[in-house]
Amino acid sequence: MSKSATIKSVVSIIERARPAAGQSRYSANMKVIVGVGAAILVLGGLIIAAMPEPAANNPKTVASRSTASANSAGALSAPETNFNFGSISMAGGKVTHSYRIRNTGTEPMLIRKMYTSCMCTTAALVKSGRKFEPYGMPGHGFIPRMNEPVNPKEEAIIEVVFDPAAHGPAGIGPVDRFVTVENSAGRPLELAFTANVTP
Ligand SMILES: [Cu+2]
Repeated sequence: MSKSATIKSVVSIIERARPAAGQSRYSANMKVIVGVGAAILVLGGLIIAAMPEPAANNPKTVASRSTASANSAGALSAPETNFNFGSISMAGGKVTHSYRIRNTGTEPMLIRKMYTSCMCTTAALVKSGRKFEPYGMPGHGFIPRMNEPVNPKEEAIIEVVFDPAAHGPAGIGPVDRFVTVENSAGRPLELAFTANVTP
């Protein structure tokens, strides 16, 4: 429905409903009718605003969206979301695993924030040869917003470091931890790992 069609139909509703001039309740009725008419106009406007514009009038390009505002056409995914370190010893020191992530969508997206589930684990973003500060667990230091853009098909690495000695002897045994990657494209991505910690 076009805007002019909407207006025409509203006008015809008002005209059909309008009582004969001179009736005592004319002005009260008119107020109600005008009110209803205005509501229909607002509704019609909302419907028109919500309609997608014809593609021909709106040649969307990725370049025009390169500011990477929040959108739903980006998608952050990882081919591997669960890694097993196997048996590792406290004496052996920290272990590292790199997860590949990728924007598999058609629009740029933002990595908003990263944090880990425990203070023994940190996660750092490595993108285009640049390594960002590692992030830890909320509550063990402020977790700032990163708002790092990832273009369609672009890949990055999330480098996770686990310190099996961080909890002392209490940390011996099976562990599972995860890294949460908040992003503008949808649900947070979770990258998990397991390990069996020995002395
Ligand atoms: Cu821990």
